[in-house]
Amino acid sequence: MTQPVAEILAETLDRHGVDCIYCVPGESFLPLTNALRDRPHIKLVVCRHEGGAGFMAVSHARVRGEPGVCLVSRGPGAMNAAIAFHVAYHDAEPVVFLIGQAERDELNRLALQEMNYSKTFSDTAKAVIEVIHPENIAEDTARAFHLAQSGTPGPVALILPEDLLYGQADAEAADPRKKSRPAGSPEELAEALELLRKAERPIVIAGGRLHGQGLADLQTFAEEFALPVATPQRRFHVFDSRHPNAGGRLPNRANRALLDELKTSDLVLVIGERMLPSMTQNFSFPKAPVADQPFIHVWPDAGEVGRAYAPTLGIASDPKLFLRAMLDAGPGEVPASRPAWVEKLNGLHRKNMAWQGKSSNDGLVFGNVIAAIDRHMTGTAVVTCDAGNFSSWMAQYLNMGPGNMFVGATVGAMGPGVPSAVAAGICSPGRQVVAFVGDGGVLMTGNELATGVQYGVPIKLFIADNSAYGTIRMHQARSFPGRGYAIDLQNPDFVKWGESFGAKGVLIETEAECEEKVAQAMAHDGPVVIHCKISLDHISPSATISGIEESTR
Ligand SMILES: Cc1ncc(C[n+]2csc(CCOP(=O)(O)OP(=O)(O)O)c2C)c(N)n1
Ligand SMILES: [Mg+2]
Repeated sequence: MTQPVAEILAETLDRHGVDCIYCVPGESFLPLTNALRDRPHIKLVVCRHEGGAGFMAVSHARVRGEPGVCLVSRGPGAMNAAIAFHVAYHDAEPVVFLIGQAERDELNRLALQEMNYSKTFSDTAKAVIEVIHPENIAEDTARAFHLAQSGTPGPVALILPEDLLYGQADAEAADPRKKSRPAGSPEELAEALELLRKAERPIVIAGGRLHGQGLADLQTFAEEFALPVATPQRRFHVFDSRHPNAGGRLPNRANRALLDELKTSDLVLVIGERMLPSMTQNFSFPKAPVADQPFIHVWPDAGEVGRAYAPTLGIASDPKLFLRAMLDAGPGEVPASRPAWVEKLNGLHRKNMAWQGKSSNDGLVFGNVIAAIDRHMTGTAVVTCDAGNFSSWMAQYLNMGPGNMFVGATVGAMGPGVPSAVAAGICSPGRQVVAFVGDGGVLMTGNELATGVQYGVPIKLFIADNSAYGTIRMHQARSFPGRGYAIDLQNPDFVKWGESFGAKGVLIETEAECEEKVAQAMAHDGPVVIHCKISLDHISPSATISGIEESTR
């Protein structure tokens, strides 16, 4: 049947279960906007910057465990969204970017806002699919969703020439393609089981590809097999930090005592995460390319399990299927020493997470705020986080578990904090949404607070203001002590800034105020911006800038 191309596209998106599209409108895809107007059950979230829209789509993918969709204009819009491609690629998040393109008969002349997307995104997209034939619109769209989700998930660009969207096609909308769920072979699973049964000091490091039932199975697996479970950078919700099998957190530059202990383990099982720097203490634990101990890697992509590392056993499997197989086989007899090993690691973990209270004469130590939030955060809160050293306080002191969701870019991009929180509130309504940003990151993409207010997201936005790009100052202290440079920030009044968006503004300057002001902010039923004037010297739970510079003298 002949019908408008834009209708076929909108219907195909609908059939793929798309119910939120994060966009900045563009003149290059008006027929699609028009077709979506008749489908109000697909929320077209209008954002303020394509970087924000892209980060929202990435956050949607993480929170929901299904593809995020971002719709941006050609050329300039696509370039603004580029940071989200990079994050989705490194974080293995399935995101379909719908991007406009110049009219087909003008291509190659350097038409208005024309771009060669295949060249531009050759290093940050799994695929760039330019729709050339109107009859292929549904097929190409289904292909984009399929590629974004299969193997190692990631971003896919679907390029939509303007004239094509205005045309008609003799085609039908398409359904999602069936997904193959890779699982380990019987031999691989038997070998994994044997290694897991006989290890005296195993450690499981569990990552972000575990969702829903997979998270529940992970906990049962840890309990039944007497295994400690550590959580890597930006994946802290995956295992309950209060559980007796919690084996520690491994943010970048993890606690030294914990790491020293983990390095004595006789088996490392990494499940549901790729072996990237954020997962591996920058390739030092497990050691790349060959670990110091037997090492099992479970990830749903055969090309990836032996790419950065040469594991003892690489299993290309959906991590959930691997856990199911282990639970079905059961632990058998594990060494009697295992519970004591779990207890030892858990003891170190608890010690690390216990907030001792600290103060400074150059501002609030951010741990005080985190300790207060810990008392008021719900078990289903979504926590989002930007990049910067302020996040190390939360990584160390904020408890969370599988009912929560932690959203942050493992690649360390600044900017996702606010947009991720906005998307979380939109795609998973009813949950508490707590966002953490620095005074640097907040002015990169914090304008999306306007989107949050417009869509009624009661975001609790904590701004850790040390009047500096503090992380860079810390690195300067290490490499060029006493020579801090190009890091000072003169900031606006963030309370007034928040209020101007329609949020409630709260200022926290002293330890004494933390409990009451945090309680007040968390209890408020609308958006709140909490401006925390924090110490620059106390740059992380384990270091001060003055201490670092002192030690280099
Ligand atoms: C998009 C982007 N630009 C620059 C950097 C480099 N960078 C990493 S942390 C940081 C400073 C962050 O400052 P702020 O948000 O104030 O947090 P703080 O380090 O002070 O806690 C910078 C500039 C980055 N990671 N991402
Ligand atoms: Mg700062």
